[in-house]
Amino acid sequence: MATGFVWHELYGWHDTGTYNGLIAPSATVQPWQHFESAESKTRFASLVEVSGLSEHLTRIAPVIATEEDILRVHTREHLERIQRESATVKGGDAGDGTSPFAGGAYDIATLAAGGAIAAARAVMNGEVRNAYALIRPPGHHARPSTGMGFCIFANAAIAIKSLRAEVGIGRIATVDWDVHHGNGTQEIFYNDPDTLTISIHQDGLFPANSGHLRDRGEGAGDGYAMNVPLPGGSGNGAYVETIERVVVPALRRFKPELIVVPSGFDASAADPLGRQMVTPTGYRAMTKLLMDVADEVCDGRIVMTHEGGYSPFYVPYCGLAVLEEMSGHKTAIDDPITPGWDELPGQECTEHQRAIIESVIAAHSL
Ligand code: 3YP
Ligand code: ZN
Repeated sequence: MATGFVWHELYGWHDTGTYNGLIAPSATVQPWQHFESAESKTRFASLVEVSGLSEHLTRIAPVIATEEDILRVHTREHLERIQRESATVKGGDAGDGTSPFAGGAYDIATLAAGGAIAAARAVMNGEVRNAYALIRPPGHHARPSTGMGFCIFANAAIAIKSLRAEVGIGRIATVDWDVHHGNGTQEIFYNDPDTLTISIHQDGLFPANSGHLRDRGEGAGDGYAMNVPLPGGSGNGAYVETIERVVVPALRRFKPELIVVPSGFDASAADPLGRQMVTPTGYRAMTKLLMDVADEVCDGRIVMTHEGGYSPFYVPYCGLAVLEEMSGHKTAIDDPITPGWDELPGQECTEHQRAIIESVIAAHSL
């Protein structure tokens, strides 16, 4: 069965402006662009096109998330502030002062959340087996009352809640492999035993003081949040071992009806914001493992929602590898960078990385 793909021209128009990476321009270093510029994502979309892979994917049109969809997750104050700032010529900020947006962002942010909804809907109604929503702005840091970390609305969480309202789906698991902690998704479902949130991230990277191994959900949700804070320097070995030894057993035990993957490619070896070493080989292997367990527990239903990833030249190859695996179609594109990086000594899982994986296994009795 087919693999769905969401992309929209407008995602490339979300404008985070002139920046010096993370700080507003000053008269010191020549102004450049915000990390979360369109580049890595538009180039991913371009590679899907020029590789010919798009011919083998089912194009899914995003919908516009309604106020009702947004309000299942966010406060009315947050929604209205974004609407207000978006309606000004100068634009605004998602909430933390480092997540700027130009005027008009509300329309793109609701189309991003709607891209996640459309992808999840297509998977749930059987139109496609799995789907990748290449959406922008990202979502996994957005909290109920504020955006943060370049995220305006919590795309994956909104899709989960909208689909639940639509088709009454029960257990859903999220597997977030973005290099940063998926704090927003975790917080939104922290008390919910029907939503298992798993985040694999670089220990202590962002947000500060978030994504600890000991953070595991609350009340009825106790045990239904899982964090794997891998040390900086982790590569394909540690990531694949995490999926094999933590994620797959957790999914077998939880038996979700749908798996949602907030998918950032900032754990890649080329990322300017992360210090991990994953290559397309690792992303391909992780995708395969998730597809196999999805076949076992939920008829293969996986929806990926795009998050971070800031290498304009490497994100496209990482994304193509995931989409090739999801669709079972290998293109003729030959990634010239990866063979060398796959051979770096740091790709094997080290003892100190394995120790973290084993503490997660112990903490969650996997
Ligand atoms: C937000 C401010 C510093 C790090 C940055 C993280 C954005 C991201 O890729 N989140 O997944
Ligand atoms: Zn990230």
